[in-house]
Amino acid sequence: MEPLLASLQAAFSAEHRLDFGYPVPGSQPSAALHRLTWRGPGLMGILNRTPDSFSDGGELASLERALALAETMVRAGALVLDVGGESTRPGAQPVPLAEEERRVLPLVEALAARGWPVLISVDTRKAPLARAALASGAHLVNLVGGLRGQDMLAACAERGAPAALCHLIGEPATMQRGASYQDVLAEVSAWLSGQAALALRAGIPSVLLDPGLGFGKGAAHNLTLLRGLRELTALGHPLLVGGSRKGTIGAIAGEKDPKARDPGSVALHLWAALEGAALLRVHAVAEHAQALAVWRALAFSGPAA
Ligand code: HH2
Repeated sequence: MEPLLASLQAAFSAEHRLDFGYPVPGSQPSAALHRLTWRGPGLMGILNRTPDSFSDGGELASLERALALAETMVRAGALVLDVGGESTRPGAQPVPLAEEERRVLPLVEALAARGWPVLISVDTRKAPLARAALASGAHLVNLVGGLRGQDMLAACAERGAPAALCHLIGEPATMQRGASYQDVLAEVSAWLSGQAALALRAGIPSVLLDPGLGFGKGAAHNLTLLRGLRELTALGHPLLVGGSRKGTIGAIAGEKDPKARDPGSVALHLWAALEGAALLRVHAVAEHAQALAVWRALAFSGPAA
């Protein structure tokens, strides 16, 4: 068989799993936990309630618009919706807790009340917000920069919430200044495996690992990480990849407008899918779902002729 076809079949039949301390949509009881399994790459739709995110800032200021976009993502087959209230773009300044709560919690509550068959994730670096979001119906915590302190570890572990551990050294405000690595893939891999061990030791039931594209990394670093994703999937946890509309695509394609970078985002994420990513964090859920459906059909029999 063609090596590419064999890789595609392997990637789209691979089973991924996350364990939770409580039932979530689609989970099954498993020992003392609740296990969600899925095959092939799933999609995490981005819902940024920020005025300043790099590609969609200000678009979801109204709760109604945020819910309408969430519904289109669910209809398009998103596995997870990722709600954020603080931009982590290069140069972004921290947002006070009360303001981040005001942006995030009403949307988490409204999504939970809908009862849609989708996981709700909260993208935050603040433990009190993680706690409040989990109490309001969020199912997992997306941690850019990882578990920075005891407080965040406890917030996830006490509740039994999985954590997405995303590589970032330093702070968004300064991360692009002189980002340098001896061996970016080895350093990211070692950081992720250390973070996973820390989380599991503290009682967090399961983790996703994310190389953190664009976080203190230039285009060459990001391409090296993407070429080496198999080294990261080999760490034994589901891999999350988020390249949507990021600067590397702009640098490669000469596209200054982040909103015009969805074609490049689809190409980047199809590569990540082929290399075994379990979850792809994207703005354009329907476009990615369509691309993945075509690859799934190519991998297997496809629709009847
Ligand atoms: N990227 C962004 C934010 N959160 N989380 C994970 N796990 N992985 C990522 O790559 C990632 C993330 C940045 O993208 P976006 O949310 O579109 O922009 P902003 O940070 O400006 O809100």
